[in-house]
Amino acid sequence: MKKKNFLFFNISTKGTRITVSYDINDNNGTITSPGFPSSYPNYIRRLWNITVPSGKRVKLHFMSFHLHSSVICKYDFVEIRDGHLPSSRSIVRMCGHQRSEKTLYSRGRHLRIYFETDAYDGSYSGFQVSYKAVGKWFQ
Ligand SMILES: [Ca+2]
Repeated sequence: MKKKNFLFFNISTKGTRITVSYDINDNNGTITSPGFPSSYPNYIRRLWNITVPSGKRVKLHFMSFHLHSSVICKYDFVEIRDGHLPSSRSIVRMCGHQRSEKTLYSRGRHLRIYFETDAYDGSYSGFQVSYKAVGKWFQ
């Protein structure tokens, strides 16, 4: 019974958090968390759907990444999916501090970046990532 109440609370709270989404069709550019390199806001959801020309794939390169850290990245996190759907395969879920730069690729022409933060304050700079359309077999 307790578990049910908790779930209900969780869903209704999330319902108030609007997802702001961006469709990106450029061949290259940079995405940052809101306010970067100042602290990102609490309690937000942002979605970037990147689409590159057919026959290409998306190269992502994280130049800076510093979020609140938690064991399973459930509070503040970035989730990258290999596709444009919420159900597309998750490539990685990231939180905490990445001390070195990180590069990822989609398999197809779509890649989805989702950023969610919780209601708890922290002072973290967020992230800066560049994207680029590259050939299927080119790095
Ligand atoms: Ca937070």
